[in-house]
Amino acid sequence: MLRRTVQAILAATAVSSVHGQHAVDLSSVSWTLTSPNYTNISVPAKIPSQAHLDLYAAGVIDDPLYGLNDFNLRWIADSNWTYTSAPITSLKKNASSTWLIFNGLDTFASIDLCGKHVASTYNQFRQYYFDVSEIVTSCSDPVLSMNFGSATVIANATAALPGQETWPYGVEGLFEFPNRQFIRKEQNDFGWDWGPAFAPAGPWLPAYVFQLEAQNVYIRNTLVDTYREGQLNLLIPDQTKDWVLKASVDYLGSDLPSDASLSYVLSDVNEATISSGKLINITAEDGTITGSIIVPSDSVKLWWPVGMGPQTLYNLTLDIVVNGETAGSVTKRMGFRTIVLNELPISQAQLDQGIAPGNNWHFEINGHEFYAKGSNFIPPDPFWANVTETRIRQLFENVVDGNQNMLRVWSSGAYSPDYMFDLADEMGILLWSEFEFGDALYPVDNEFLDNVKEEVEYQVRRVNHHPSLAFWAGGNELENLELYLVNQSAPELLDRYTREYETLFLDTIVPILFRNTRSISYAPSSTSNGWQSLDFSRSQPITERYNNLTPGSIYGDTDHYNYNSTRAFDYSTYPIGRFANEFGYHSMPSLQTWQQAVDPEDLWFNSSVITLRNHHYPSGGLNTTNFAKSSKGMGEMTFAAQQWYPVPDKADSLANFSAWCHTTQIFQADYYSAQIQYYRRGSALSERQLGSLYWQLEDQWQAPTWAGIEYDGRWKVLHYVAKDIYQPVIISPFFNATTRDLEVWVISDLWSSIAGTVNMTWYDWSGKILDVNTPISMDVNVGPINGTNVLSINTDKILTNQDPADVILVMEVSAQGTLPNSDTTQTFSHKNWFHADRLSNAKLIDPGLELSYSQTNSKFTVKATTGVAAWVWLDYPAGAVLNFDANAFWLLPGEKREVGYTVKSDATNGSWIGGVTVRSLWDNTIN
Ligand code: BMA
Repeated sequence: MLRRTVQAILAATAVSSVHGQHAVDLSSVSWTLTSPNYTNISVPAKIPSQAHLDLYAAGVIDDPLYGLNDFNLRWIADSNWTYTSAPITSLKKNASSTWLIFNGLDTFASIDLCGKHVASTYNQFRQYYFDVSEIVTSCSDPVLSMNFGSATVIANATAALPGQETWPYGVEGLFEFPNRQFIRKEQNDFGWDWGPAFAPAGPWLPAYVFQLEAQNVYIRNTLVDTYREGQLNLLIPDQTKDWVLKASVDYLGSDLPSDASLSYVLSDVNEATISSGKLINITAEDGTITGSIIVPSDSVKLWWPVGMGPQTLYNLTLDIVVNGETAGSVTKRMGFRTIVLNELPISQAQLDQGIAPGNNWHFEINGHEFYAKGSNFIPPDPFWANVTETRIRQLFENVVDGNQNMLRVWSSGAYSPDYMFDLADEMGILLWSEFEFGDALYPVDNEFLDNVKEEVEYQVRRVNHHPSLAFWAGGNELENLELYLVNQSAPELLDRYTREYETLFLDTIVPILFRNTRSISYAPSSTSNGWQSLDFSRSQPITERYNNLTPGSIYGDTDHYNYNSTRAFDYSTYPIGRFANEFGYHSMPSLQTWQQAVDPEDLWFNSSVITLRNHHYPSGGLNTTNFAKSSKGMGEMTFAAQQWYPVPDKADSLANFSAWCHTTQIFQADYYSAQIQYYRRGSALSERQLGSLYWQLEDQWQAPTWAGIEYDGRWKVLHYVAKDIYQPVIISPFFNATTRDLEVWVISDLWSSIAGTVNMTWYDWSGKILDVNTPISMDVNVGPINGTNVLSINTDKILTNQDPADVILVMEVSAQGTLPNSDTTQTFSHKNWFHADRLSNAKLIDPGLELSYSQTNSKFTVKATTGVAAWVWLDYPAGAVLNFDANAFWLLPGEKREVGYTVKSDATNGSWIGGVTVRSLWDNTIN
């Protein structure tokens, strides 16, 4: 009977449980939001939520993302907010114990239950749980309240404490609200260069009351670690070894007796049991029971990232068994794979292959090196409580559609929710994860470190079972930027701050991480020169290399930002490294996106509202008239568009604004594409470059940023171009504008050799084939994850009778090969375009684009009729979100391209189809 009651509650609340537990999901209770600072405000509220969202839902404030509300709503951040429940009538008085469990409180909450103070919290990223058994037993008014203190006020008060840590001038990255480094709250809540600063407060993740009978426990967190026998973090595992499966369950309730056991069932997704029984080597202490088992290597299939093999998953059910009864049970979906960041010294065998000395810096999946293709993920909304599984699913579909296999989940947001990892597990997206620190140095007093320790322990254990978890990094740009800034500003203090950096990011984090997981690699800083040595006799084995560099040797990963766009296509300005984990340039979102966020009269390029929504460069404080720095960012986009492309010049001001926004996107895409091709070619050069993750995947509001996907999911030019250039096999031109040397390469990231043909044809802009003396057709072979140079010429020498402004080279490759872990031979083809002069000089002619739509096959057809069409762009009206199968491509006259699409959302009832338009660069200056 009791079991049925519990199950009914759980069915309604989606919490897993066993016999003898009584659960109240606090989202099922009514809530009211009030503020001690604004006694006239009292509105209905929700859990999970954040105060801005409840105020918006109640009509107290406008859409926080509209106009300049980023500035206007700072009063919310600077106030305290109280969430008060209606009486929780379903609480039982006779439970053996009662627990409050909060999976996330943002951030400083004073919690009361039944009029009694329970506890205070001070870390957004910790799970908090409190034994409230006594309070509940004598409770007459079962009301729960959470009074959230203002994070902005508390950060300032913490900074002002006597003896508080300070840093040299300019080291602490300051966007809008100051002092974020003192508190454990999402760092970009205080502002960033691609987002607003709302510093929200509230119960941002689910919360529960659990009531237990004496024999039961509540499982609050579970670690599952699978690794090859003998495997150590950061070292290459032996793929012939069996798997060690370690499970460790954190529970609430009475201490387990010494004969408690952990039984397990490992089953495939069809529920066929692979293995079951009891874990061995059981230890139980401090609310945690741990055991392990060996899983024979041949009894399970490997999990692979997308494009490299299947995403095989298993379910692991763990039962805590006491006296033959199940006291608690949990199921985790997991997979078997090894993923290692190889930073080992370049071996003799590698040197013999022509790889430059130094150290490796690349990932290996199941013993195979691979080329990581992807981008950097930022929090997809300023309010996490707004983010849904559906939104992340759509975003991840775009990632897979975009031929990306890895995301770096950037580290000054929040730890990824479970559903995000689940989706990544299913879709084969590797998530490079990070602890939430960035662009600042942090305090190292005991209180701060103890707080971080709890956060690290909880988060590492929570997500480790996901095969998509690829890596942990300590934080964003700590060595290459923060310690560098110390050295610039106060070199005499570099030793001190380096020691403090190591205290937090090595001595504090690493022992916790490596004690919990043997399967995941770690680097203290997202961009660095890697480790210099490892000593596993210490609980913290890593010694960082810093600047102990040998000339001619290559180390570490790179980032690259150069806002001098005159040099955007100058390869000598790009870094030579083993892996590019960040690079980028900002662009405007589309007109359709701007229309969601600003008034019609503000829809022009440098309007005040648009300029002030550009947070590159950030104001560095709370002033709301940051025109000087914002204008600099606007100017960078303008200047880049002007020097490389025909300058938009349309009589209609809205059309002109739209063309300008679009042209900044073309520059962004062009620049990223050049870098991605350069990094990919590095797989064939001595740097043996094996990864390219651009900055940034997606937007969290409507503003000029580095994103490739706008806030509502609309693709910018960048996401289409990255999709094209992240295909397994590409053909790429590399042009040196000074020497006029042109090379063409075929690059493949497949794991076996490919063989095929290359065709190259010179045209003028009218589409006439030119008589240029270069090879036209040739065979090509490319080795595994490698590249082949198929053409080296000097355009001045070759194009003797031609005006470079009227010359185009069309390159095509078609090759036979197989995807990793596949026996099926398939054809990989790619086409690319080289123009011998910049497009702003090019002798563009009207390509006579024609567009049609076929209802029979739901495809658009675009055709160029009179000239070469550069950067053909299919545009669609507001109200729908979709992506075309391809966009931003080129067409020769007479050539047509059929383009399908995938709809993500549609409020137009399909009428968007009639509103699709097509344009190319030619249209920039045409009315
Ligand atoms: C890098 C990132 C972010 C930043 C981006 C654009 O520095 O790590 O901190 O938003 O570039 O400036």
